[in-house]
Amino acid sequence: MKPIVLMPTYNEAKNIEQMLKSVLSITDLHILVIDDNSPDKTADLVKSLKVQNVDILLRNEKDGLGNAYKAGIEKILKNSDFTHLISMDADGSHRAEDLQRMLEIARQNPKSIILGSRWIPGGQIVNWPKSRKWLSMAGTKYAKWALKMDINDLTGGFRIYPRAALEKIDLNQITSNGYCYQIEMAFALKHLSEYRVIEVPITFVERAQGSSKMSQRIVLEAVLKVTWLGLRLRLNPTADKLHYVK
Ligand SMILES: Nc1nc2c(ncn2[C@@H]2O[C@H](COP(=O)(O)OP(=O)(O)OP(=O)(O)O)[C@@H](O)[C@H]2O)c(=O)[nH]1
Ligand SMILES: [Mg+2]
Repeated sequence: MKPIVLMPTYNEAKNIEQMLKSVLSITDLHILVIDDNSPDKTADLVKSLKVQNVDILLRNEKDGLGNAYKAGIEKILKNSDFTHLISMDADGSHRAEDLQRMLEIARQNPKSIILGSRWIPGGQIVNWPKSRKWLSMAGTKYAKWALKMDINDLTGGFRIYPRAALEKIDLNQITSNGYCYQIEMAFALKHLSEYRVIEVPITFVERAQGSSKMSQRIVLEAVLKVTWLGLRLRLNPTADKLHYVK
């Protein structure tokens, strides 16, 4: 296994150093920070740290989480031979300890997509108000029903994808850009029958520093997109495979 962590950042200067340190404490990991020209100079800070195994993909302006991830995935698939691509937030919510367990499970299950899950036994959320927990749980339940997917945490973005699975997906067809990007990726990958999803319980910790990029627009995008995908699934059940799989 030769894994790389894709870590999108927008104004994460207060978090990135600690985040990089904790992830690099796991041996053999590389990190690609995908920064949208953060005004707080996150990218300059990363450069100044001069840490081995860390690269930066610098983009011109804030362009959304989905577009940042897609640009990172395209770069890795085109220019390198990493075997697994890991998606991970830079705000401290996703923990290196959990990544270590997820990597072990990925090692034992080569034809699997590993998904960090907050909503299965053993999973938990630290420091979220009840309202946020409710919104996240309700969102996942709705998406699970609408998209007929047996996954308990669809919006979480802590995942390990085998390279070969991503190579089979047409990334241009994934058009969601907020956290709905995570739902749409899981939905697209469901159409690869040779891969299965394994959910691993994680502890998700609310960010202590910096501010959330979650907005009403991002929530609205998720509701509309999931509803649209669910309708398409019911009206034309075979269309999605043709749509997402190359
Ligand atoms: N490059 C890039 N990164 C982004 C963008 N939006 C969010 N991110 C990063 O994506 C990760 C998740 O974003 P958050 O703001 O934590 O959003 P969230 O996790 O859905 O919301 P909270 O739980 O409230 O923090 C963080 O590392 C952000 O810095 C973006 O437009 N461009
Ligand atoms: Mg966050």
